Amino acid sequence: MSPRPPTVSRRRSISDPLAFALLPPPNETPAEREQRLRREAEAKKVNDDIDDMLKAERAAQKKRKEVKILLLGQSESGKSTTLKQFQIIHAHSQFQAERSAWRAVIYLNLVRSVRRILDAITLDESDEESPYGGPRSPTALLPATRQRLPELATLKLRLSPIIAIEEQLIQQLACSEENDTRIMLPPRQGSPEFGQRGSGEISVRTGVNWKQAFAKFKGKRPTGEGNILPRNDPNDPIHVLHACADDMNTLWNSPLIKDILQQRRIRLEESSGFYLNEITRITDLNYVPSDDDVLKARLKTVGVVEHSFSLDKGTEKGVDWKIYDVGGARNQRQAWAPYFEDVNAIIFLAPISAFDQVLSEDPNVNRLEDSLLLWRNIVSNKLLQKVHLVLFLNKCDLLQMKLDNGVMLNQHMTSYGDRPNDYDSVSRYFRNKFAALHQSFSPNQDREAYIHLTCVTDTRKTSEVITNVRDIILKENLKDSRLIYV
Ligand SMILES: Nc1nc2c(ncn2[C@@H]2O[C@H](COP(=O)(O)OP(=O)(O)O)[C@@H](O)[C@H]2O)c(=O)[nH]1
Ligand SMILES: [Mg+2]
Repeated sequence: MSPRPPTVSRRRSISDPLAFALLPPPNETPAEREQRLRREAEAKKVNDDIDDMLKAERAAQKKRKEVKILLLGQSESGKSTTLKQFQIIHAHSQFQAERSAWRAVIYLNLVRSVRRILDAITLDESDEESPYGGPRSPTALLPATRQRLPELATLKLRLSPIIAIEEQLIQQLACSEENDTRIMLPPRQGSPEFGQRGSGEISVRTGVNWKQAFAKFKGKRPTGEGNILPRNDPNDPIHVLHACADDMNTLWNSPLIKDILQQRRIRLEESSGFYLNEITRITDLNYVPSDDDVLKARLKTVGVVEHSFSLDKGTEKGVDWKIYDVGGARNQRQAWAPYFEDVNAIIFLAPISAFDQVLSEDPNVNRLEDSLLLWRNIVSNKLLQKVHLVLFLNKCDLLQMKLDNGVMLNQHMTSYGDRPNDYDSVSRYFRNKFAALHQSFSPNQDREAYIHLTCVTDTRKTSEVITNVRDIILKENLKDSRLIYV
């Protein structure tokens, strides 16, 4: 049934000249009316088609200007640190504003190192003699060292408030109003993981605002940047840390402690969130974290976190970058796949200094073997065959330190044979090994994997690498979008 032109509307529309011009003639015959309605329906269809086309074009434009990057790699490979470097370059004011929250994480990292030492000077069953004679474990203390432990008793007692501070900082997180916040506590004495000295760490389910939780401590400083803790708040952990600073220094610099850590095979200098060489600075009552401190801070990522940056300069103007940082532990990796579908590039991090370490979630797996296997899975994945790959062979500074200290690669990787154990040879070997995996297993023979030797805690060097990576991704993306849209 076709609608009749309503007289009321005709009268109302007279004030609108266009509506008036479009009105049907008053003496229109039924045939003319049918013809007119058909013409109008056709015109509307053409109009709708144009609208749809414009909409699709706009969506395509938007898509073209969005670059999605996924950061992948095993736990502690440097993913979150790389993200912080992107923030330093592209969202510096946000990075500045978050300093106060990182101060609490830095305290937690420092306190955790102290606790690892206190654990190491505590005897446990690994120090017991085996029923067949000799020590039970390769990390047991030598009898002469065990006899000297009472020398450390007073120091240990004086440092007990540090343990309370750890609890306080964790509690502070747990008090977050975001009930989604999940905190994983480090293992306590008697827990199954406790025997693995130094294993377990504090983590927060990101995506919830843990920074807000930490910022509960914060107050406004009368002058200067950012929010920092009010120095006159007696509950601020800085007061206990400040009071314990000398004892912490004595502990860390004690030759007996150095011996104990060596016998326990604990290398704190190489561990994440290491601040023991900077106790005095960090426990100063007016301490504000530097960029480097924030980069070194370690908080384990759980879940997937999205960060967006808008680039407003030069050719990159108007390009939105979305970077996804993920949890790298084995039980977190199944969360990666949904992000594979529309990602443009992957930055894969492999910490090559870890050739003599094992995964904290599975002490039977060598860290480097795990990285190689993971890389092989990523490069051979068909869903990812069009995705640009950038590989960061990371923690090169620690690799150099380790090799300089005489740690031999061929003792952990027999395939290295009798090649020289210096940084250049070892890093070249790793580069070739990762490149060969890509060459052999990539389903896309035209794809190139861009490989960089990195130390992502070094801002100057990393900013060069990031600029380079950005240019490559933009160039490759432009190529792709021309192929698709022109
Ligand atoms: N020395 C050194 N430490 C690094 C490097 N990259 C990351 N780290 C540290 O290693 C720890 C783990 O890094 P993080 O980015 O949290 O790893 P993620 O688990 O992959 O997100 C942090 O304490 C970082 O400061 C590096 O190149 N050199
Ligand atoms: Mg992380």
